[in-house]
Amino acid sequence: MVILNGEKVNQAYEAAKEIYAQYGVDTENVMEKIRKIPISLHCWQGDDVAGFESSSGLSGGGIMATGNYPGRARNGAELRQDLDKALSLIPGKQRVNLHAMYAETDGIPVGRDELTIDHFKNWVDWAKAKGIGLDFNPTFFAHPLADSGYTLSSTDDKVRKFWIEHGKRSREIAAEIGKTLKTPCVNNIWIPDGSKDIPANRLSNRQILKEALDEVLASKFSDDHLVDAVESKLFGIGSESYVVGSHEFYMGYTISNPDVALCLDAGHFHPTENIYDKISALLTYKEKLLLHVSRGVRWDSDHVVLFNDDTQAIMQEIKRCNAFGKVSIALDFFDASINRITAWVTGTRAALKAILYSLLEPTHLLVEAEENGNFGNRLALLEEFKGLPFAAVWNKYCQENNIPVGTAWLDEVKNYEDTVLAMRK
Ligand code: RNT
Ligand code: ZN
Repeated sequence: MVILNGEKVNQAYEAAKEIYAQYGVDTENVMEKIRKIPISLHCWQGDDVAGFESSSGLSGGGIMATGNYPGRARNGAELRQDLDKALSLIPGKQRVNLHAMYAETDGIPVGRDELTIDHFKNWVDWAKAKGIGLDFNPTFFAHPLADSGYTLSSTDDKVRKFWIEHGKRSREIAAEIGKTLKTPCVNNIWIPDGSKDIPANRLSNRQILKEALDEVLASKFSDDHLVDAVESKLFGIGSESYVVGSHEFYMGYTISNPDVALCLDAGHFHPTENIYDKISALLTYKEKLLLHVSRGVRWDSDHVVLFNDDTQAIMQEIKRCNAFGKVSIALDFFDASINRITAWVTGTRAALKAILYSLLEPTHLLVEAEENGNFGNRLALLEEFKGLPFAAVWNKYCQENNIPVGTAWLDEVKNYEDTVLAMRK
């Protein structure tokens, strides 16, 4: 693979810096900014959303990783080792996103309604040592009490109470994580609840869900420790006709409950619908949003993120709204058909590139054309900006962070595959 010559990277950067300066963009300042915008890497890409509770590796709940690439992480130590590798190939300081099913219980079965911070001690110690933040998610799928297809919105009291308790415990764990690591932990609630075929009664489950969420979210925690979020979905495998927690449901919920952030997953809308236009609409009403940056392909919502138009448009909107402080960025994809570290690194680098690209945009010139009513110029500038030397700044940013520049990181993945992943038989 290609490792770019450091000297050439510097030369290209110096030229790019001058060109951007002519457009009124300070590239040094942009690199300072991106350093402070973390992306939350989802731990579940490392093991195909299997978790540590059983060895079956079945995720359930309408989500499914396909593929059988060798070397899946089977426990906390392996998953952290893989995350260490992935993070070492990504410039800047990121965060890591956990799910409750990644609890470490020393082989002793612990109910999800019994989990405590102790079961995440290894994760917290690891994050502390690395100086990174953690985020959290209660796990409402891949469990016998989710087999009916309903959890928090279940009409069965026993089932619903179990999940409410799990939701409460997850918030306690998340708040403790945020307190220990001194950076608020985002706790995101996604439930699979829904129906394969046309329900006769769409209303009851939604009313039940509202009550259940009220109960889960009743305790107050410091904003410095915990940020609550809820995530909608259009449909899942086995919930094609009805999803209780739809976009309108959660939008309504988070407007009525201003402390709760709304999570938009890029793959959870109609295939021709992009989430970028929703950002400013929601920021009109909400102080805090969470994004699950993903890439939908036909019926799958979770392909590896690319530096494509959709991802660019999302980051551009955040930049143009000056809202990187209000929008938490997390990733959500799972691909078991390729090297899982390659998947993580490709997706995270793509999202970071999109952030950098948005920060380098001479937005003020677009705004100026718009304010002057010169929409021809606005359109033409938009096109011209695509030719600015963005890649030279990206390479410099990687180099400054001591990350292999160019495609050389793939050699490191190959080496890791041969020496570490290949031993996992
Ligand atoms: C599922 C949601 C959810 C999950 C993770 C594992 O459709 O996107 O965010 O992918 O919680
Ligand atoms: Zn998601």
